[in-house]
Amino acid sequence: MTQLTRRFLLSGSAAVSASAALPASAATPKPSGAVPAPRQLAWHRLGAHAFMHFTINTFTDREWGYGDEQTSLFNPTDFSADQIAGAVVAGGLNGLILTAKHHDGFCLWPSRFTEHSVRNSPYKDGKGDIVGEMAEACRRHGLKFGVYLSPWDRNHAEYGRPAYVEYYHAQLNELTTQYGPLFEVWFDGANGGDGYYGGARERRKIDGHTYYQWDRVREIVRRNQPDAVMFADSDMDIRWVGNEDGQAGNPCWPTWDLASPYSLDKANHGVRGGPLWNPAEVDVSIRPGWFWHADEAPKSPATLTRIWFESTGRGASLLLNVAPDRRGRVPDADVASLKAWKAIRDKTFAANLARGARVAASSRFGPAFSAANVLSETVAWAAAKHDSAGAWLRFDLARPATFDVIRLSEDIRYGIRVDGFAVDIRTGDGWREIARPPSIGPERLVRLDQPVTTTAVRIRILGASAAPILNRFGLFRMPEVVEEPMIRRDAQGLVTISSPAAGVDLRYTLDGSRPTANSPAYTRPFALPEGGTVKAIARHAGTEAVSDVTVAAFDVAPARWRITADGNEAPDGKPYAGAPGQPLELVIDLAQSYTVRGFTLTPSQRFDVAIDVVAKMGPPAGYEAWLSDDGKTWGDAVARGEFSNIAASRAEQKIRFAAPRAARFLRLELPNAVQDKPIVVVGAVGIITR
Ligand code: FUL
Repeated sequence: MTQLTRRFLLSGSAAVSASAALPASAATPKPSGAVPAPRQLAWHRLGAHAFMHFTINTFTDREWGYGDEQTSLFNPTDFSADQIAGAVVAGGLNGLILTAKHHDGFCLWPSRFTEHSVRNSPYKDGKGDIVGEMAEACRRHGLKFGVYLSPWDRNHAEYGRPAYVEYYHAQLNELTTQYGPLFEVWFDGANGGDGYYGGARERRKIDGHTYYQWDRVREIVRRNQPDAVMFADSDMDIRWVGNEDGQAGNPCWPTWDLASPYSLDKANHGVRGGPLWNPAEVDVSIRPGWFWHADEAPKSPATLTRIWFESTGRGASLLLNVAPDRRGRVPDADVASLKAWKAIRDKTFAANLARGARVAASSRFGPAFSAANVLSETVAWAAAKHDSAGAWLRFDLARPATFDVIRLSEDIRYGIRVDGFAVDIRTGDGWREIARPPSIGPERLVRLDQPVTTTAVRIRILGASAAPILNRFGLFRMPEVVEEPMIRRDAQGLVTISSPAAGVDLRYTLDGSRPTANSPAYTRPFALPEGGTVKAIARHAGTEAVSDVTVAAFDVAPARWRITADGNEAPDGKPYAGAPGQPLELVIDLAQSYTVRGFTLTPSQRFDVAIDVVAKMGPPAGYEAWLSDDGKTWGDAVARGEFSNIAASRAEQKIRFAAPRAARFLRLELPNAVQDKPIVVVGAVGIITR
């Protein structure tokens, strides 16, 4: 299976924006460079919102349906649009985007143009309309509503031919006229090529730049929903951030160009000074998968908080996915995580410790742009026209403050003006620099490793293309949170324990008991003794979190790896790579016989190597697997298939065999990489034995 590039380029981009309603006068600074269109500005101001992945995949345990699924499979037993909307509100999110149709083509609304929809499912005896119910529940809960309509459709017989494009446009028209105001319409760039396609079961290749007639798509959405922003990998109103891990680049400019070549790094960082306003949206799921799977758990409140700082805090908007289960409800554990995450944010931002500060600045543009305005949510401080790099602000605090979060925004109606700044605090004998972020943009949150206490704070603008125009300055104190540690086994079977945060104390036990401050400290990878299970604790500043993962999905360390077909066995921590144009074959010797129930495959975590379009390597698009007792006789393959969404997501893929059996050897053949890249690369493989 080949995955075509996710990217499609749209010439004559919609992102060319009109200035967002600024009074033009000599008393007002002139915008610099690209500025957001009014609909983009409204989207920035909306803040974080939710994704909702729910369809037949929820019932088949898949991430990508092939398109041949029976509509009778869609059968939520206790669907509640209000419970889902309530969970989104409980997480402090302001809108929801629903997968009205995912790649398998099943429609969650009774589309007039296909039989492959809820109309032919048991849900409400075919009288249900999930899109309509969600749209109404969102309105009841004060949430904005948006839709995702997958361009790639693995069900439709005409996919790849002109008739499908007509169908796609007709569906888009239906969705954008029948469900009230939409704030965002989401166009997924994924295209894996093969599918059911009305029974043809073949690979169909399209040119993503031209096939869907994007100009026509834009026309439909603009006509029916003039206020909605359109999301696409690039070059619509809102761009993809280039990964599904919840990480915006640092910096993550909201500006873009069409002149330089597309890359995931460009998507992640944007283009400083680019002529188009095209901000990044950070789509990430609360669980490893986008759809609900019984054996997955939600991210912890501490992890969601880190994601918040790495997305919103870098000026991008967060789109956090919830995955309703087979009842059609967000599971309790996920709701609990969402609530606790919101509580952390509420507590952090409840009191701005800079309030009441005396503010001095290097200059001001005029009386309407005074230094004190930098504390405001609505008006802004603007430096005098020629005061750009070198401009500064000083905050003499009303009382000494202890804080670990600093917030600052550019008033983006005037464009992006600042390239970097330093934050200093007053110490007994002068000033001490505590942070040096590379940008401000729509929002900058600085999270310090440790709280600091001071009576005064200074902001120094280090680089700027025009005089800075800033507001929303704040100093905050976070409640103490620490993420649970990650426990993994490397290719040699050694256990590694790690934390995404610096300065964290990691301890562990091997007997299943809860680790404490007195348990052995983790220092380096170690071999897991027979029968041992690892539990780890992370401790930081009086807070602790225990990992409830023991040793991931697989409990057997490969005793010996043999990688054939000219593949090279890479040194520890490096990905396994095949030879150009060759399948990558892995033979894993478990040293003794186990009931092999499946395997896990983790794409390379090295972003540059694994999935960047400019790189020559990519994760495998699919697999074939064999089992053997002696490593010589393999018989028929026990499984073959695709790795869904592996080009964009670095989450572990879990393949369970239909008929598990005892074996000592597993052979995997990974025929080709995604997106026609010549070299297959793999991060890690695990064996599922329970
Ligand atoms: C990707 C899709 O392939 C995934 O299934 C998911 O919908 C994600 C948000 O976008 O491109």
